[in-house]
Amino acid sequence: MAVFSTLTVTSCTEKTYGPLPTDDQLAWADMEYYMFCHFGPNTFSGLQWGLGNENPDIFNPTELDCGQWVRTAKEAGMKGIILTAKHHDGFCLWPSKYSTHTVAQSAWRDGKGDVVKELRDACDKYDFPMGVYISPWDRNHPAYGTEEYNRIFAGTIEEVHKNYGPFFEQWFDGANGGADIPDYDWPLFHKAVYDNSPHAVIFSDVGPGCRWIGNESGYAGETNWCRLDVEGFAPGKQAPSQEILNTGQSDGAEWIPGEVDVPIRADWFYTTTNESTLKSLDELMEIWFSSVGRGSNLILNVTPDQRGLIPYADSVRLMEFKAARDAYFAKPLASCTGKSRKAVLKVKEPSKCIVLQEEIKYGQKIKAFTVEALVGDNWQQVASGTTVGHKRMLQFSSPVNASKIRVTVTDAFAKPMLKSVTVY
Ligand code: FUL
Repeated sequence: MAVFSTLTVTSCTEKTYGPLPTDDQLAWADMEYYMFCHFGPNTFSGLQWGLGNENPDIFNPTELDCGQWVRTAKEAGMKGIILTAKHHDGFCLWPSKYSTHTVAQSAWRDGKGDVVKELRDACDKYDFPMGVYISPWDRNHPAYGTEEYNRIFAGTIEEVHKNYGPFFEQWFDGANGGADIPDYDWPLFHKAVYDNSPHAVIFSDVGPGCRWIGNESGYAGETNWCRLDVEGFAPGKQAPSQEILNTGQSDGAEWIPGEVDVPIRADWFYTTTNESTLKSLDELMEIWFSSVGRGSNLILNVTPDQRGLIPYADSVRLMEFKAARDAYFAKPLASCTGKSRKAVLKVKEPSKCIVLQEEIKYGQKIKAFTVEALVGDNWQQVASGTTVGHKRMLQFSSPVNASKIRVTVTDAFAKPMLKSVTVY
């Protein structure tokens, strides 16, 4: 029996709705999947949040090869790589003039090593986009918590972006160990980024380029708006609730899409004992459908080990994950582009999944849609959803044996635009 919801969209003709993504945010959404690399003194101490008083000499990778990281990320189907240039312990993976707790103070390569440069060179060699994580929280810097630190931190950002940029993304972590967050000068920090990496998308709890998805388990909300209200909010303790970050806000004033950050092991940094926590292929596939499949980007953390190499087991798992996605999406059964509120596709074989994309350059408009299958002479609803955004993947609960599949947008803020619909 046919199931129809009331169509509330037929009279809407406006081409755009609400805040729109910038060209950089659109290009960023197309990247979908990239690598996070947490690397530093924690890799050697076994701590996840270094205290900042670690002897710099503990940082001593024996076989560092950033080319191996980049080749692994590329082979894994990732579209970029983001390095923790400075984590909360304050240790700088480049010889910063703003700190005395850096690779230059370590015995590694007699203080002449520079991980950020090495990754930059590898990214250039393999033509691979690079981004950086620079932690505002700094457990080492003597000026942390003073007004002076704002200028020091802005200088640090500028130094990294000027010498090793431009970057596709700047990651600002909201963590600060529960203590009161000092009065950070965010406009000054953002200026230091944009002056040197004009196309960078800035990540934080509140953007402005993209937002934290509210958890580190790998899932965006099933309803996931790219809009968020940030007036009066800030990264960290003053962030919007994790529930709001998970779903965005249908009426939010700014275009700030979600990014799902999740580690491939239980921890962000390598430890000698956490290999057993490597996520299974099934878990990674589930994360794929709950992140990219819900209109978010996925930044999957991989932990270079004490040699400075991505461990074998992690690398194998990444390749298995790539192969599983390739196999799953190997055979589109039918597809169409540029539809408004209804798309009908003829199919000849049983299908397992449908992938929708909304034309988000005009804003995010779709609020609800149904997927129906023509089985014999009957239309049966096989799936339904709320938001679409950059991409929405829906797996059918069992294979659908139908001659046609149709998607109907049943509710939208303005005239909807389905960029593509593909059945697998
Ligand atoms: C968190 C940090 O505290 C973790 O150490 C890690 O860097 C993760 C990506 O973000 O907030």
